[in-house]
Amino acid sequence: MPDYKKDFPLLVKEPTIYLDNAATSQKPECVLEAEKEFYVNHNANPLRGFYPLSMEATDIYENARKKVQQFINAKSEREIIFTRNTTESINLVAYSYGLSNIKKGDEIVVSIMEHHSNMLPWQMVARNTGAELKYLECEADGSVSDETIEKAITDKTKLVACGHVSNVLGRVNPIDKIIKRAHDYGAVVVIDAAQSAPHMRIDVSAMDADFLAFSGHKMFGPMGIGVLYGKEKLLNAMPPFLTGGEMIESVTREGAKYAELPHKFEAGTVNAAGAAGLAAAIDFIEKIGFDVMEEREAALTAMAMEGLKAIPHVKILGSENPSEHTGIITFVIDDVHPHDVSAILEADGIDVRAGHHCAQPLLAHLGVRSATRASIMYYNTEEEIKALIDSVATVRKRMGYGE
Ligand code: 7TS
Repeated sequence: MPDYKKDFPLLVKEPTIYLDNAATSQKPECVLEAEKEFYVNHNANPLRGFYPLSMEATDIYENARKKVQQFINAKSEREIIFTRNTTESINLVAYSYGLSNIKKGDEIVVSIMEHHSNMLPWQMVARNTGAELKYLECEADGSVSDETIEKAITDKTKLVACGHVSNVLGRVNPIDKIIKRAHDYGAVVVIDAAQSAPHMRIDVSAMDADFLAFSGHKMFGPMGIGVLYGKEKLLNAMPPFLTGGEMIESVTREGAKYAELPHKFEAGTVNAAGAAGLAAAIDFIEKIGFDVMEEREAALTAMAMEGLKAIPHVKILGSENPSEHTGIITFVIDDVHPHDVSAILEADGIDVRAGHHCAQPLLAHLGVRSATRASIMYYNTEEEIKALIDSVATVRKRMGYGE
């Protein structure tokens, strides 16, 4: 197997076993270089000056937008809005589209699997508009049946918010069916792709999503740059989310004429270095190839699940089938709090996440208070997975239980 870690300075330097990739991925050298290159050689405020440096900065920023457009197969660059992260992208839709298009008597459908970032904004819209919030339920294995979709999405539904991949269960949701059903009733669909964008090809045109959000930092890019894709027709009709500099055509004492897309939604100085880093991350993904990453992640996930399942008192949340986990394995150990699990794993040099994973309603639905999550990237190795399994196998003994 090639040494995939060699591209990642931190993984080369630190002997840590990093299995918290769903929280944020490590960054390859080319991404760090792209950010540095912007500041060392092209730093000026983009979209403002007419002198060469500012125009270079503008080109770098707009080329990154073009790269994102091609990466997710959007029809136009005007449909790509740069934000700080998935959370801001979804809030943009909630405040701008939600508050102006949803009213009392309407229904908003949110999957129970959502990260709080794709749930709280809709609770806010419901509170402020008087609309009713309904949840799209899932089974214990994370599946969502056709019947559940049909029951939840009706002629009252105006908006559906659903994750592409759950950050707890790792399962790919039936978004094609959800989008089709929503569109049959004239509702728009917001897809949270934070956990899918790093692992699989996303084609917003084929998917027919109305809005789709993801974060650069989970897909090898820098922190502080995120994407909102929106259909041009919808974005055009929406009011700005934030107002101020850069998002205007002209301003008078009385008011302002807003800029065209996409700049209408990018108020203030933009994160051009972050966009350059994200563009480098996309090039990096294309160079490695999703096919290679998916195969590696599937093999490592299968190995981890087989090993963990064989340990008494360990229960994995979600599907029994490793191919339905997208590298995410969330588990509980009888009688041991996940904070203790993660502390013991940490003593063995293994980084995992413990807690509610910003998905408290999902954990409550599954009857669990908190859990431990190992999340895998293609650069993890069989030795690391073996170390995880060996360490988990010792947890109960180290906590003073017989086995
Ligand atoms: N949506 C999903 C599905 C996520 O997993 C996360 C972050 C977010 C939204 C928010 O992303 P942000 O970039 O705006 O913060 N998830 C996690 C996680 O699982 N552990 O740490 C962060």
